[in-house]
Order: sequence, then C-alpha cells, then structure tokens
Amino acid sequence: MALNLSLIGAPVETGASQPGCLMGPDALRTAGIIDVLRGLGYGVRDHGNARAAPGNGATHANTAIRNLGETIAWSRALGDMGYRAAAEGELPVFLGGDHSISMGSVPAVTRHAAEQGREQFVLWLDAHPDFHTLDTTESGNLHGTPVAYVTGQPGFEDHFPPLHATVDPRNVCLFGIRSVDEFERENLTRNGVSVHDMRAIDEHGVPSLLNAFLERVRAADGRLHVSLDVDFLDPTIAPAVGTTVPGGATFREAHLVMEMLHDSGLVTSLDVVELNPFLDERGRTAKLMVDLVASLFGKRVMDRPTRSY
Ligand code: 6HN
Ligand code: MN
Ligand code: MN
Ligand code: MN
Repeated sequence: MALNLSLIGAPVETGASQPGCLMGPDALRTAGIIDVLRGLGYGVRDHGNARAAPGNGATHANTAIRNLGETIAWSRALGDMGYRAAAEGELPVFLGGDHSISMGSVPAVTRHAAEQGREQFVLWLDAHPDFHTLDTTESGNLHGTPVAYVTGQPGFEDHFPPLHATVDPRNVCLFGIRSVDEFERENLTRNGVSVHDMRAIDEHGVPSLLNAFLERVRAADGRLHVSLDVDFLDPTIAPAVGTTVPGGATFREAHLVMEMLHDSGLVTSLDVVELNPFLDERGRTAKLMVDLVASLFGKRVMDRPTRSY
C-alpha cells in the first residue's frame, strides 16, 4: 500500500433519496479519521471538501431521475480530483457523500490504472448492486447507478463524462448483497459480475469468498478499488444510512473483510459512502466507519482497545 493517503471530501447527497449525506465527510473527520490514519503511520493529506460546478439543468426521458445535472457535475469534479491524487502516487480515500460519488472516484482511478497498463478491479461492499442504468432506475436516485456507469453499460454516454477506460464487469465483485431489483438481477448475470450475496456469506463465510477474488486481483497484477457503503453493515450496528436492509454484515464480518484487505496489500483506492449523520445515534455509525477504515489500513485486533459504540 502507498504510504500517502489523499482524503477527498465529497459532500454529495444529490444521488440519494433523503438529505443528510452532505454531512458525511465532516462526520468522518469529527469521528477522528485523520488522527487514526496518522496514528497508523500514514502521511495524510486532507484536500478538504470538494466543490462542483452548478448543475446544468440536464434532463432525461426517464423523468423519475432526480438531480441529474448536479450529479453529473459532481462526477466530473471528483473524477478530476481523484485522478490527480492517483497520478501523484497517493492512495485516494473518497469520503462521501452518497454512492453516486463513485461515478467520479472509480472512473478516476480506472483512468490512472489504464495509463499504467494495469487492470482495475472493484470490490463493492453494499446491500445493493447499484447496477441500474439511467433508463432502468425506477426510484430515480442516481446512487443506484454507479456500477452500471463505470462498467460501460449503455445510456450514460450522452449524459455523464466520457470514460477514459471502463471496468470489466467480470472484475467487479459485489459483496454483502441482499436487495436486488429485477432488472439488476438479469443484467448482472448477463455481464458476468461476481455477486456474493449474504446467503453466500452465511454459507461459505467471508474468507473463502474474499480470498478467491483477491487471488484474481493478484494474479492479474491489478489495482483494487474498495467501495464501502454503510448499508453493507447490519442496521443494528450501523443505523446512519437512508437505505437500511436487514441481515447485513456483522461487526466481525466487516472487520474481517477489512483486515484481509489490509493483509493482501492490494488496495489502491477507497470510497466510504452513504453515511448520513442526520440519522446517526451519538456518532456511533461514524465511529464504526472510521474503525473499519482503520482495520483496512492495518489496525489489528491486538491493537484494539475494548470499546462499545
Ligand atoms: N445505494 N436499487 C435501489 C434504487 O433506488 O435503485 C436502491 C439503491 C441504493 C443505492 O445504496 O447506494
Ligand atoms: Mn451503494
Ligand atoms: Mn446500498
Ligand atoms: Mn440517454
């Protein structure tokens, strides 16, 4: 792992149904993310919160879509910032913001990977596949679309920034999934996306499923982007998200994922998304997210003081 981390605040809520994710980056800072990462020995550069140009009023034939112009502007701004951080050799950490921020972060790192002749892989830790296109989303919430956009599914090209390189859908691993819309189900299978739903995690456990994916990344000498949605976690431990789904990852399952990612040495960029501090209980979800990030960057059980959230 690179030693310098670039924190990019992405105060975005245009892709979500409820307001509040705008406060996500500041809540993660309040929960101590910078000191925790410095304490683990990293150089941390906090770029502060990004800003986007005003939305251009873009519209779409699918009239359910909300905040299209604003979300396009965010994807452009974060795409530029993220690419610069990656090109400078830093490890970008995108602090969301709703999951539409990945329409900037993933294209940014995928562009950098392509320029280095490296293959990009994506581990998507989420209750949802986020595989709608602009034509299929019924909620109109664009946080349900980033995986489709970054893998080059049709219909984004007239609207969102052109992709310098797409992610091969077979290089995407969805992990923790338990709420899939009909269109997503069919199209995920057709595109060869790996889907490890909660049933698979119950049955096989985190290690065998995650190790198989990490081995593929290693064999390809790939770069690995991790996108961590708060709703990957069970709502009983992580209430601060607008799209809770019961039956999510437990505290230890989530930490184990992070610990294995650290040990792999493969992670080259990260999103922390969907934290809605307005829905939190005394900061417990924000603190849990920071603790999970700490595990991903090398904090171990033996370093961990006993603490409750
Ligand atoms: N997320 N599939 C649902 C929709 O509205 O399209 C949920 C999307 C959730 C998005 O959790 O980032
Ligand atoms: Mn998501
Ligand atoms: Mn989700
Ligand atoms: Mn179109």
